[in-house]
Amino acid sequence: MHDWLGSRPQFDDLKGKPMSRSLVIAAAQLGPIARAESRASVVTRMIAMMETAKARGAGLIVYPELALTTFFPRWFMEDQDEVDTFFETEMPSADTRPLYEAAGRLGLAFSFGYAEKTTDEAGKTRRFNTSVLVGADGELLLKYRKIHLPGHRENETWRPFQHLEKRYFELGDLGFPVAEALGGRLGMCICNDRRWPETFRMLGLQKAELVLLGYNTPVHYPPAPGHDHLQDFHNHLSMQAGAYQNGTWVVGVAKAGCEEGCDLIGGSCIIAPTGEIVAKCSTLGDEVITAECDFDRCREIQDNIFNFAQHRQPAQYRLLTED
Ligand code: CDT
Repeated sequence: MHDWLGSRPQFDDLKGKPMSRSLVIAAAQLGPIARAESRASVVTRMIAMMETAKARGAGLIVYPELALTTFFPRWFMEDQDEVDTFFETEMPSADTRPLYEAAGRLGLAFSFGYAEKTTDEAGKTRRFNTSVLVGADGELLLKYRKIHLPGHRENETWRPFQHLEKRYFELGDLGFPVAEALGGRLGMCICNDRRWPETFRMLGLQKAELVLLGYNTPVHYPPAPGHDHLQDFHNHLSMQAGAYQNGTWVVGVAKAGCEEGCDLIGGSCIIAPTGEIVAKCSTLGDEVITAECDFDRCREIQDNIFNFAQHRQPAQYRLLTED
C-alpha cells in the first residue's frame, strides 16, 4: 500500500515520510475521587480534560477504569443497595450525557470505565467492571468487560483496605474483542488484565494496533508489602512488554493520588509498538498527555520480530489453554 516503503520496509525508511494512519491520542489521568463526590462533578472534570485534549489536536481521549466514582472495591459492604449506588444502570445517563454532548461538540471519540449493572435475557441481574469506546457521534464502537478480576470475595479484616472486585463483579463475558475504528484496529483491557501476557496476546492475535486500558492500582499491596516500591515498575513493565510483544500502541491511564486515604499510583502513559514510552504523566492529579500514534508503525514489529505467522509455535503452547 505504500509504494515508497517497498515490499519489506526497513525501519529507517519510515523516518521523514508522511504518516498515513495517525491519530493524536490523549490519556486523561484522573486524580482522586472522593466517596462523596457526585458523578456530575467528575463528569465536569472529564469535560475540562476533553477541552484540553481537543486544543492539542486529539481525536481520542482515554479515561481510567471505574472513572465515574471512587474505587469502591476498597470497602466491604454487606448491603447490596449500597454497593449498587456505585453502578450505572444506563449509559448514557442523566449524569453522563454531558460527556457525550461535549464529545459531540468537540468531535472527539472517548473511552472510559464504569461499573455496569444490567439485566440479561433471562432476567438475571449482572454486574461487570466495564470499559466502552464511544465515537464522537455517541455511537458505541467497542465494549469490554474485565476478565482478570483481582482481590478477594470476603471481608479480610487484617488488610488496611479491601480489594473486593471478585465479590462485586462477575467475570466478563465478552472475551477480548477488537474493532476497526478511528483508522485502526482497537482493543481494550482493564487494570489487572495488563499484568497477564495472555490478555495482550489475545488482542495481538487479532492484529490489534491500539490497546486502551485504565487502572486503579494501590501503592500498597497487603499480601506482599515488600513489593510496594515496585508498583510503578511493574505497571510500566507489563504495559511496555504487552506493546512490544504484540507490536501495538498501548494507552494506560490511571486514577491516581491519595483517594480516601489509599494511595494510587499514577504513571499514565502512551507506549509505542516498540515498547517505548512516548508520553507520560508527571503528577498524581487530573492531567492530560498526548501523542501522535501512527498505526502503520505496528508493522515494524508485527511484520518482523513478532510476525506471528512466521515465528509462533502454537503447537508447543498447549499448556496455555489446558486447565
Ligand atoms: N483495579 C485493579 O485491577 N487493581 C489491581 C490491584 C492489584 S491486585 C489487588 C492491579 O492489578 O493493578
